[in-house]
Amino acid sequence: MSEVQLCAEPAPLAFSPARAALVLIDMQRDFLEPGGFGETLGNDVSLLQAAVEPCQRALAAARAAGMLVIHTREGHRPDLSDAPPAKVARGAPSRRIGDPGPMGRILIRGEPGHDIVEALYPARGEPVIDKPGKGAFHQTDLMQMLRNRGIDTLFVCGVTTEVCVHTTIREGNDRGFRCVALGDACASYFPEFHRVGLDMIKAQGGIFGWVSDAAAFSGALD
Ligand code: C5J
Repeated sequence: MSEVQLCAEPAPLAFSPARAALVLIDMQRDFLEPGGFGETLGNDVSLLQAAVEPCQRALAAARAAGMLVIHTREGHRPDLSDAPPAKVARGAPSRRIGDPGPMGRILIRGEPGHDIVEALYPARGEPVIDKPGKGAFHQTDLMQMLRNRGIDTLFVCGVTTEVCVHTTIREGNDRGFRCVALGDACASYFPEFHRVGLDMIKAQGGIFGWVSDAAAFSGALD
């Protein structure tokens, strides 16, 4: 498929699907389901469900177009050797990172809560990036993967808009990628942060990138 046109803000974007990747950020049980990391911080995790169907739509379109699909998961080694003490000690959660919970140890790799939700489960061959931080480039091999495939455009969705989605888009923008947030396929525990987070990406002529949605993305690939 040669270049296609995407309806986006602040301006339409032409992209080549062969040089683009869909990046699904942290659609994990720990953030979306009761008993996980998100809930331990006092959040209403049901708010994140809004992103699931649009993510499914974007994922189906990317798979059908043969586009690179990358999933990320935030989490830490069981011995917490990669977890900054300042992150583990932060705030007053009901359970801290590494503590036992109903879905296993909170935010620990290999535990049930760390896994991706069933509705968006990675297909065979789709890379899954385990990241210890908020941004998907920090301490991971994402940059190498994208460089190896000649990727220049990232479509980013997942949770949460103003935290891991935003950090990844900022990191990608600084590294020279054209980053597009699929707004309805992102969600936050704070609806206001979601709205303003998307506004921040597309402000000032697209200071961090573009904002579009799952329908426009799948329409462009049709
Ligand atoms: C958070 C994330 N919110 N995936 N992580 O701690 O946005």
